[in-house]
Amino acid sequence: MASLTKNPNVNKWVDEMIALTKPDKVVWIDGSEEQLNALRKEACETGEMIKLNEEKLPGCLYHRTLPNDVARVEDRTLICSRNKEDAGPTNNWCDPKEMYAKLTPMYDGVMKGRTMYVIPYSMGPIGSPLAKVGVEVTDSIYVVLNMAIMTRMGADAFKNLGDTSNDFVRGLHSKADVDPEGRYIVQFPEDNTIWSINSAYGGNVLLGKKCFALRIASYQGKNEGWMAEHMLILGLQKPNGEIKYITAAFPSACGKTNLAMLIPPEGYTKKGYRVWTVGDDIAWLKPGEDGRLYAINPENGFFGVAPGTNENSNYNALASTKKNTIFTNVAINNDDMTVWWEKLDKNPPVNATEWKGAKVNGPEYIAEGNKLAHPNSRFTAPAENCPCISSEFNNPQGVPISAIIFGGRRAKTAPLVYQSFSWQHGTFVGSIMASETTAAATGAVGVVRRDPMAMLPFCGYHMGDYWAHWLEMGKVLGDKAPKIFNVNWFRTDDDGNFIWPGFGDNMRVLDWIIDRCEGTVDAVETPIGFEPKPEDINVEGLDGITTETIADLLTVDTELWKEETKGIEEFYAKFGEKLPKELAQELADLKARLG
Ligand code: GTP
Ligand code: SPV
Ligand code: MN
Repeated sequence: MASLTKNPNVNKWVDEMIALTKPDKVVWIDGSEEQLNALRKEACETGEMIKLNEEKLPGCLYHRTLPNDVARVEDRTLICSRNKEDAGPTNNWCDPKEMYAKLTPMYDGVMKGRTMYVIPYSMGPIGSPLAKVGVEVTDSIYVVLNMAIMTRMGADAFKNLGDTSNDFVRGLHSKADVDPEGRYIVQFPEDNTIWSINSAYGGNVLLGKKCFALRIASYQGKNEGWMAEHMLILGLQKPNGEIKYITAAFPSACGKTNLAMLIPPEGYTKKGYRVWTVGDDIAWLKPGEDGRLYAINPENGFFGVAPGTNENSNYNALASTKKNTIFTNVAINNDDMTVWWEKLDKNPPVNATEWKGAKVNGPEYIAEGNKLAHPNSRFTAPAENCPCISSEFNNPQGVPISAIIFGGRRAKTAPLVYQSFSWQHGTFVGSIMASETTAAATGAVGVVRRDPMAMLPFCGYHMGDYWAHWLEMGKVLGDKAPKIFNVNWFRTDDDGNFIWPGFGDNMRVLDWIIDRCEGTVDAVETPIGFEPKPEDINVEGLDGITTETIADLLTVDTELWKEETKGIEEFYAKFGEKLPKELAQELADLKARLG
């Protein structure tokens, strides 16, 4: 099939990939509905995908991955910069020459008997000065159909690239034998190249997402004066109609999709407050002509965690999945070919197929201690389905950011909310983030680890240089820089229950954050930052949560924080000379304030 571009750099690279992987057939993805329909049909015929109920879930498909292939694999993810030093102490590294030499034989002939799909795509609205082009070659229809939702995919993406540019990210993916021993997710930042093999799970194979829009893009951003962050973007509309934009970085499965789509409590909606979603996972941020920081969402859909999503917790996410959505590793209700996952409702299907493919009696299976859906099962839903999608979603200039929020899962230590003293202190607050691990990556769940800016698995270069870049951006933005905050929805009581109701009620905390940005509310200075006066968090209409509960959620336990500074010191020690002196100073200042 003929190429869709005259760009010789693209064509030369695709030819090289064909010569390497030796597919029987090559199909260029033009993005047409006709072509996608043919692929959907083919995938359903081969059993790779399953068609769901056309009345209840029109255009929706089901897919299951192998039990050994259900999450990102951080231990098999590498940053292959020429110098080891440039990958830093938090990334796995291998010399690029060695890595190419190791992987080349694995890709040699891997697509024999298969079709290679060549996917042109844009991260960011086509025509946006912040957008970037990628080309992914893959032997997976599932990848094509997901990229069709998650990116601006098809021939139009080449318009942005033009006929001569070499500025595109080259992504090579083969599911190969889906062998966990041969699984590698490799970024070559200096070559604009990603090689992924032996996986078929989202974050490992939708190369526009974590591999490009975070790992490669963070490196590009450092060199080009912008930032690629693991952040949601939301617009908070006030009763006077004004919309303030906020980004928030939480680690994987820690609440970005939920916060981005929240429905405010009744008291707020009655007054006219609304939340609009610009993005739920990734933000590209760049200073605009007016000197403020602007953000675009490079994605075009949501690859969201299914379990826990329901009418009450996240109405908008659920509504987004009602058509043209792909479900991965959830359970099927065989009575009507719909989907189910934990906490969707209280009625697990009796005639169910669990995520691994076994036919089971849902309620009985759950009673035996099993889960019908994998904890990291996901939906891939088009952003245009979202009832609260922002009118600025496709704005090529992005939206101006007033506040940046960091947060994670901490049972103790971190209070409900606090504000940093400055951009530099805010950078420190981001750098010391810690959170309990989740099912989004393979490995133990619930273990507290440092996850600076929620970028530990996604920073494409030395984390010390990344922090220096943050500090540098603060200097560029000056007094127009967004204010930086930290939140924690996950403090628990002595029985391990979450104290804060979370979800829509997180609006109450956003309210205080916006007031702080506008300078309309006071704060209390604590050793770790500015905190609300407990009575300034609105608890009206909350069941069982009083201003005393808020005071409790805001306590800063000096002894715990002194312990915490030891952990930070240990973590910082990894960075040696690369630790920005400003952050060492912030740590020293924190220790002094704690006494
Ligand atoms: P990735 O897509 O992996 O980057 O995750 P995410 O940050 O978008 O996480 P998401 O919003 O999907 O939330 C993941 C889990 O956290 C779900 O099980 C939610 O139910 C739960 N969660 C989200 N917000 C809250 C909250 O405010 N309070 C509590 N207790 N749980 C929450
Ligand atoms: C995450 O793990 O942070 C995700 C899902 O958003 S994945 O695309 O698999 O990385
Ligand atoms: Mn994510």
